[in-house]
Amino acid sequence: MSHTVDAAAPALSAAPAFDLAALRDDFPILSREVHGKPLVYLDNAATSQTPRQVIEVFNDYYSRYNANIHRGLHTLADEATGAFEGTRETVRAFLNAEDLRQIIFTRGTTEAINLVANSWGRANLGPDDEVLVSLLEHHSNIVPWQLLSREIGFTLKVIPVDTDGALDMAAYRGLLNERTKLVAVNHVSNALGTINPVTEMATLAHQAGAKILVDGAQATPHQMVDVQAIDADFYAFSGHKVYGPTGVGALYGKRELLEAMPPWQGGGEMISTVSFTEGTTFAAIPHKFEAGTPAIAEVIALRRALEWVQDVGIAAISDWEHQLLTYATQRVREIDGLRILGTAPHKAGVLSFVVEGAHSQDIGLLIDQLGVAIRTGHHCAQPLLHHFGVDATCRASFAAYNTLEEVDTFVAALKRVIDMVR
Ligand code: C6P
Repeated sequence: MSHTVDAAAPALSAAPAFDLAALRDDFPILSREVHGKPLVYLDNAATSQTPRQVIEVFNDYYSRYNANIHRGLHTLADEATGAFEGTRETVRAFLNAEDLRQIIFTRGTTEAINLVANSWGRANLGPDDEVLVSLLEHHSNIVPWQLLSREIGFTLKVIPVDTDGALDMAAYRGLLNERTKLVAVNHVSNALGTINPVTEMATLAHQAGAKILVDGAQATPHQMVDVQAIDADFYAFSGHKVYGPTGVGALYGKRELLEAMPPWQGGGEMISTVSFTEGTTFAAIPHKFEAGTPAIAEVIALRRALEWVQDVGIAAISDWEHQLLTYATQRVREIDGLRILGTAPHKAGVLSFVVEGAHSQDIGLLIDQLGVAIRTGHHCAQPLLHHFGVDATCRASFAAYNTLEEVDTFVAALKRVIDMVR
C-alpha cells in the first residue's frame, strides 16, 4: 500500500486501527528514560525496537533447546532444526514466495545483496554489460556492485531522481538497453522515504531482458510485500528493521536463478559430498547458500517478529505510520528555515530535513539530551545527499508504536534545540 503525503494532517485525536497502548506494552524499552526524560524513539529506519514476544524466544531457545541445526540426531538438534526451518515457511508466506527453497537466510540485507553480487553477478556479468542502480540507494546496494565492476569491468549506471526525491522514470526507461543485465533498486529509500514503483520497474527491466534485485530493507516493516506480484528476481530484507533481531535477514530469489547460481561461501552445511580426489558437490537450494552455523536463535526469533507484525496487521501499521508522517510533516513545517528532503508523492514513514543555521549533528546530539532519538548523518546514502547539496540530514522515522504525542514532543524539542544552536 502506498499513500500520498499531502493529505490533510490527522487531528491529534486520530487513532490507529489497533490498540496503541496495548501494543506499546509489548515493548519494554519504550518505558525507559534517556537523560531523565521519557524515551521518544524515532530512529526506526535504523533499527526498530523488539517486542517482548521476540525477546522471549531467546530465553526459551537458550534455556530449552540450544543446539546446532541439521547436524545432530538428538532431540535438541531436532527441535532447533524444526524451529529454524519453521521460520523459512513464515518468511515464504510473508513475502508470498512460491516455494520454501527460495528463501535463503543471511545476516541481513547487506549480506543478501553481496550474495547476489558475488554469486549471480560473477557468473552472469561481463565487461560489456551494464548494471543500473538508483541515486536513492543505500551504500549496501552500491558498493558491492562497484567492487564487482572493478573486477569484471561492467558499467554501473545511475537512475536519477527529481527534485522531490522520486525516481525519474523517463530517465530509467532511457537507460535500459540490451546491455542492461541487472537493475538493483530499493523498494523504499531509507534517506528520504520515497516508495519506488518496483512492479513497473520490474516489468520494464524484464522487457529489456534484465533481472531486477529489490532491496526491501525499508519496505517490509511498512507495507505488504508480494514478490510474485512485483515479479522480483531477487528481494532482500533485514530482521532488525521489522521488529526482529539483528544479525538475520533473508534473500528471496527466483528458483531457476538460485539453482543455476554457484555457491559464494564454502563450508559446512552447503555441501553434498566433499572429497580430495573427486572434488566437492553442493547441497540443493537454499542450503547451498547457507555455509556454516547460522544465527539460529535469531532466525527462530524472526518468525515471532513476523507473526507479531501479522497479528497487528501490516495494513493497519502502514496506515498509522502514514498518519504519523503526515502530522509530523505538517508540524515541522512550522519551523523557520527547515527544509524537508524527500517530498515525493508516495512516501513511507521517513522525515528527513535540514535546518538553516543549525548543523544536523548538533541537533541530533542536543535533542538526545531531551530524550528524543533521531538519526543524523548521511544515512549511508552519500551520493543522494550530495545530489541535494548536503552532507547530512536529521531523520525521524516512525514505527507502529509511535504516537502523535511523541511527534509533538519531538517538534517541541526540535524547536528548543534550534533556538539553542542558532
Ligand atoms: N539502513 C538506516 O539507518 P543491514 O545493515 O544489512 O541490515 O541493512 C542495510 C540497508 C540496506 N538497504 C536499505 C534501504 C537500508 O535502509 C539499510 C540499512 C539503516 O537507514 C542503517 S544504515
